[in-house]
Amino acid sequence: MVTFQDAQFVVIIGGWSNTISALYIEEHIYYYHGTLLNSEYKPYWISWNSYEVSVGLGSIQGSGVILYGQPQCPIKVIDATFASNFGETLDYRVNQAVHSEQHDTKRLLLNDPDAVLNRLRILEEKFAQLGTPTQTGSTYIIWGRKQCPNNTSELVYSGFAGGGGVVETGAAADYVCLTPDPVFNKTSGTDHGRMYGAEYETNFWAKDSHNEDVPCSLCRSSYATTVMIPGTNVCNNGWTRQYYGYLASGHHGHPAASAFVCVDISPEYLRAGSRDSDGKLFYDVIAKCGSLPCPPYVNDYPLTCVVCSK
Ligand SMILES: [Ca+2]
Ligand SMILES: [Ca+2]
Repeated sequence: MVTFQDAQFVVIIGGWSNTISALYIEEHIYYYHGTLLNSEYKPYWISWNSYEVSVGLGSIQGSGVILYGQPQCPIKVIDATFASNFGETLDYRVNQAVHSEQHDTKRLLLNDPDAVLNRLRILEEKFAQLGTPTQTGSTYIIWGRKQCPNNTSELVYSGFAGGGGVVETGAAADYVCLTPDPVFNKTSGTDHGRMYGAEYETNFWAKDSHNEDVPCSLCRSSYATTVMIPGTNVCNNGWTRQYYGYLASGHHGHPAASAFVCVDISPEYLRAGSRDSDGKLFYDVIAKCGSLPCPPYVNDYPLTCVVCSK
């Protein structure tokens, strides 16, 4: 079957089990009754102008006409498509080049310079619509640092770690990295939800880290994927380590729920934050054997952590 773009006309050779061939133009159908296809390649020609379409047997245009039709509207051929229907395999040659179409696939035959230009124009329009290509990337928060790791990511902002109060039973569980540049609209609220700052609540993190306030930074990596892996400080082959350190969470005895985050191995403090104010707290996390397999884990060892990108 030969169809022309926008279905201005369609030629079917050897349709209806090789008994009928047809030319469709607009709502008209012109038939040729007889067997046309066999196991050999046979030449056909198709000829058209604005007001008529002819299809013939053989290599000489104008002779051996089997189908002829006249459209009501002037036709303009932009391109041509070869296709098979009903899952049949169609083998054909164009200028002695052998092609094969299977399972209703279609092949564009660019036989007209206008067709190439038209396709190019469509592509250019589509590219223009796409705009700037989307860049891949991913973000992560580095806990305990005021900047992002050198050479592996860019700083989005450096801010303050925060969260719900650890002694409040309905506190939000997660740690958040608050912007250093808050913007407020209203000047009063209902005091149900609360946001506190955060402290390292032990000297586990560093000498005299207890009660120091915790910085954090939002970093953007050019890698598409970034993950935090608890329990190790190395990345798999092919992954880039952003930072590593020790796993942190809230205190198991506190009423508030918490979450696990990865604190950098070299934690920094917010300026003038050594006063004991509590709020959201960072504690080290130790392994507890049982349902946690030991080995490889070791009871009461603090868990490391790593953030890796790929
Ligand atoms: Ca403090
Ligand atoms: Ca404290």
